[in-house]
Amino acid sequence: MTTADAVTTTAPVPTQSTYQNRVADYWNAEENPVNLELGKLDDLYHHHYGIGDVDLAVLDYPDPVRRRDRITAELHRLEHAQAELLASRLGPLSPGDRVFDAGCGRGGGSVVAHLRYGCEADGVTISAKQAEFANAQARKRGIDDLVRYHHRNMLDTGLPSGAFAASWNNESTMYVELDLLFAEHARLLRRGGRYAVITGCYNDTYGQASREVSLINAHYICDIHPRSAYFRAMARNRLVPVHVEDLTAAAIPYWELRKQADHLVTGIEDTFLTAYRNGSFQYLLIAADRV
Ligand code: SAH
Ligand code: GPP
Ligand code: MG
Repeated sequence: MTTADAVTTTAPVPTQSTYQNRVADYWNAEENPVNLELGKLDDLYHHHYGIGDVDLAVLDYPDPVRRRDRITAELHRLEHAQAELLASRLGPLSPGDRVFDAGCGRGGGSVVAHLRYGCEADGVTISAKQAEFANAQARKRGIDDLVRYHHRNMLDTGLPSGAFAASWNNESTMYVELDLLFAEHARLLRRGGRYAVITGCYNDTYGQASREVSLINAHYICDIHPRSAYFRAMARNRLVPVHVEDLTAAAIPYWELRKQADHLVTGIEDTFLTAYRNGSFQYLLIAADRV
């Protein structure tokens, strides 16, 4: 029996604020087709956006049903590419290693990391419903002994100190105070462990948060941080950046295609496109070493 077996998914979420309850409500209720229809394709459920060039041929199918399905698959391909990019920054890892997925959503990122490296994964989400969903998916794949999801607060996980070779946040840092978050990652990671984050941040060069950034915050009930805040908080918490990549240009084709997907749009598409294009918002990857 490993230490991980002692961790259950039903433990109470410690130190949960009113705000965090509200965030949990959002994710417990969330059933957007843009997430469920994409996830159904291969049982990899992502709650992040896509990167890379779009195959525009998907828009040319004369048959409307076929066109719709091709667009759905193309958006999923781009979201999967984003997950693979993040996972590629966690390695090298081996099957004995353990990784921590902070703010794991319906669990796709942990499965991607496990399939890539054979590693064990612990995902944490503040939504009980998401943790249940993700654990059911892991059971369905027969990997529930290695990939586990917990209904917990990622700021206070109760997971063992120094036990993790890698950890990440994929579009989940905008729900928490970065100093508290990075302190928890630094506690969980072993020395020399790798932390990676993909996030939307506001661009300090623009100034304060733009109208579009504020609209995105209101839409998801989050609080997007400025780019500078990431590096300050990492430096204060033993996380030393080793790779920084501006993914903004790579993120735009996804939103252009999503905007044309009448069966999947949520109404936030134009706001993202404007935010990226007016320079007020950036899509960023940072990988850092735990020293
Ligand atoms: N990383 C996932 C999901 C991103 S969506 C993916 O890439 O698919 C944002 C996630 O952050 C949701 O699952 C939400 O429950 C989680 N979250 C927000 N605040 C949290 C907190 N304080 N503790 C744990 N999870 C949190
Ligand atoms: C992605 O989730 C969105 C977030 C985690 C919050 C905001 C992210 C930023 C980069 C600012 P989703 O896949 O559930 O969103 P949607 O339903 O719009 O696809
Ligand atoms: Mg989505």
